[in-house]
Amino acid sequence: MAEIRKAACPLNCWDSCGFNVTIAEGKVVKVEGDDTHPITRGKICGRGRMLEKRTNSTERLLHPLKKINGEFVEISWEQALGEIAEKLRTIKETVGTTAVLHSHDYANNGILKNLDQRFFNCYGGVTELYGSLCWGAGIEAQKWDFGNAYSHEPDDITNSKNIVIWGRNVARTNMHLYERLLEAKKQGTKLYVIDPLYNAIAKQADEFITVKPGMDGILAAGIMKEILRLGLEDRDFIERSTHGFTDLMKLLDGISLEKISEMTEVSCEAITQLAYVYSDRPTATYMGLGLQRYKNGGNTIRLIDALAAVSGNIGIPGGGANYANLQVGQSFAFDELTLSHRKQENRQFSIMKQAEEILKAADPAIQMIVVSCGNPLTQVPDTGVVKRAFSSVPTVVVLEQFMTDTALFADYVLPTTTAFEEEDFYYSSMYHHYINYGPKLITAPGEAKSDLWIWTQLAARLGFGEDFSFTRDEWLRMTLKPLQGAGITLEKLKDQHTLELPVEKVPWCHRKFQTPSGKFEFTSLLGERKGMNGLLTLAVPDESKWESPSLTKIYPYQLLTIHPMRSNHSQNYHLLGNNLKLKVEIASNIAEERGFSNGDYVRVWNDRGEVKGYISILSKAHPDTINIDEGIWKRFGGSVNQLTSSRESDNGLGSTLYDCVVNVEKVN
Ligand SMILES: Nc1nc2c(c(=O)[nH]1)N[C@H]1C(S)=C(S)[C@@H](COP(=O)(O)OP(=O)(O)OC[C@H]3O[C@@H](n4cnc5c(=O)[nH]c(N)nc54)[C@H](O)[C@@H]3O)O[C@H]1N2
Ligand SMILES: Nc1nc2c(c(=O)[nH]1)N[C@H]1C(S)=C(S)[C@@H](COP(=O)(O)OP(=O)(O)OC[C@H]3O[C@@H](n4cnc5c(=O)[nH]c(N)nc54)[C@H](O)[C@@H]3O)O[C@H]1N2
Ligand code: SF4
Ligand SMILES: [Mo]
Repeated sequence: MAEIRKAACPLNCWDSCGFNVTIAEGKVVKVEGDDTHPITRGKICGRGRMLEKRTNSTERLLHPLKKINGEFVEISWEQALGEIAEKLRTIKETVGTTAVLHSHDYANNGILKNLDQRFFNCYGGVTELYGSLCWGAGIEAQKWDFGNAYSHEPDDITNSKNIVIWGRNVARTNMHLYERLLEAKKQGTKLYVIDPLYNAIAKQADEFITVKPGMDGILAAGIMKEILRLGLEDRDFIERSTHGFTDLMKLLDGISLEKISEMTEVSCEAITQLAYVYSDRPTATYMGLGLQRYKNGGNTIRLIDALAAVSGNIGIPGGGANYANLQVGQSFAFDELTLSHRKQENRQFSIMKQAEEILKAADPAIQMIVVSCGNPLTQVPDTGVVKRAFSSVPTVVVLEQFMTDTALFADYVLPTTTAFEEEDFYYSSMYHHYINYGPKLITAPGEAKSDLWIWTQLAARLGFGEDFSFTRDEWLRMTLKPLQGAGITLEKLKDQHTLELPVEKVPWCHRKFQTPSGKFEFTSLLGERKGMNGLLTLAVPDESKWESPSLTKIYPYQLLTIHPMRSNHSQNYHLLGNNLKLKVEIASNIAEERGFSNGDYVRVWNDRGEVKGYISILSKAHPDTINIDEGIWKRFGGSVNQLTSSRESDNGLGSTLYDCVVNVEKVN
């Protein structure tokens, strides 16, 4: 008999949806939305629904595998764990624990997925990754400006007079914001979208402003310049609650509106119009993560923050410079869970440059890579170098559900469970502040085991089993300890399935900022303390005609590599059927100039690599812009990261995945 149980979406996504999962005869047969969830209200996306297919797929990894003479053979858990533990012990005794690299990302939003860190800390401390391919530049930028990266609660949108969606592909990536935007529009709220691509939310906009990729910071500077020229700024906020305004004025005085218009490829009239929009308070800004994956990404977010501040939209209902909501993740007892004080040694590689660092590493060289919740062979920039790096390391261990491009490079593949096969709770620090309970609904197929089981088994073999001798309930209770005072307990979470965290719903409403000056900082003291330039600048992308004129002569087009519609990164391509064709989306001026038609087979290349696929012409994309969705497996055409650069953003913590120029030509 079929049964419907409440559960949660585990995927790395803005929305963190509540699920109703139908189970029959010990199998998940359907995944739908939980209509009692206060934010996601019964609606989920195709990626969520496809978790049924993911769980039941015949391609699931069912047994531990070891590569012998280039072929994978099934081995027992006993053998796999024994051999891996033995290698870890030898590494620790001979060259030191930092000869192990833990390569990971955040493929699963379960709180207990963070126990990988506890394992490596108790082992003695390994080489860890810092920074983020995803949102790193912008998070650091908001720490410089506000002291933290906080968003308004989703329902606050009803207080906005105007909403600016700045580089967030909401219809595709953040569907419950999309829903709320349509509702707000019906009530008369005006919607503005700034993006180089005419995406589905752009189609709903009262005004769509197309911008040259990577030039949003300069556009924000132009809007501020106009606000100040027209005397529309919030003087009270600027005088009482900010630091460094004279530096900002000096910056804005150094460039003309005409020059800004020329550089951003946005008309002066549109810039002036946006100045009026921002001063017609409250105006909310919802930034996406696309616009900060550039060399100048941190500065871009900082200039947009500055615009929200100058126009008086900080700390007021209906306003906000909404980028991420770290209040969510900061609610849990991470230190107790991960035991970071237990590491004795430590080395850090930038997540962007992990491959180059592996190839360079000495004292000690990398002897083993352990990959969990990540697929670096498709997701990390400059795939050619990533391949070389992973091939150069004696032992690669990958914890996976499927034989991904990364798993193919492994010496040991350890089969892991999907979310419905283990208990956890799920949260996202991107959008809303509710956590969802995910019970274990079914047993895992074959010999697949949870990551937690794998860490526990390895810990026992390495002599720190006690650090892992907790039940699931005990682990979950441990993470929720700081929330007890707010009445949030595991029992209540299990009973109600979704609980609201006690966060500030309109951040910064008290105008007390977490910066060194306690004010909003146009000039960042934190940036200066870190030895960087704390001033705002008019920086442009690295691979642009201003910074690299000779490069852009050879490679005249800007390549975006946005998130796919039907897959969370690389996670679903193998479930989409066999007729997948790699799509090269191009602005219409490129088609006209180069004589391309829809369906033409082309090669897109630069000095780092090439990708082949089929032309699809975007009639309204910004001129000279190309897009290839990220996440594509080798067997479906290959990752676009063969073309992207591993450079870091200005503040060192973000990627430059979209700061990339290419050329394109027809092939037979
Ligand atoms: N369907 C789907 N949804 C997802 C994901 C997925 O893989 N698939 N991934 C999830 C994750 S991990 C993340 S980080 C989020 C990301 O969510 P988003 O930030 O919405 O997605 P991105 O694809 O990173 O970038 C989105 C937008 O940025 C625009 N953009 C690119 N460059 C610029 C620029 O220079 N200026 C401006 N103004 N816009 C620019 C692109 O045209 C695109 O419309 O999505 C989450 N949701
Ligand atoms: N060119 C380009 N590259 C990008 C981006 C882009 O926009 N353009 N976006 C970047 C962004 S925003 C992000 S967040 C990253 C995402 O990068 P990743 O997190 O590496 O990408 P995913 O495809 O989600 O892959 C994660 C892998 O984890 C596995 N997995 C899922 N659940 C579990 C689990 O519970 N345990 C274990 N052990 N494994 C699990 C999945 O099967 C999958 O193969 O990619 C980045 N890379
Ligand atoms: S992927 Fe995102 S939108 Fe889709 S079901 Fe999961 S949390 Fe919801
Ligand atoms: Mo991401």
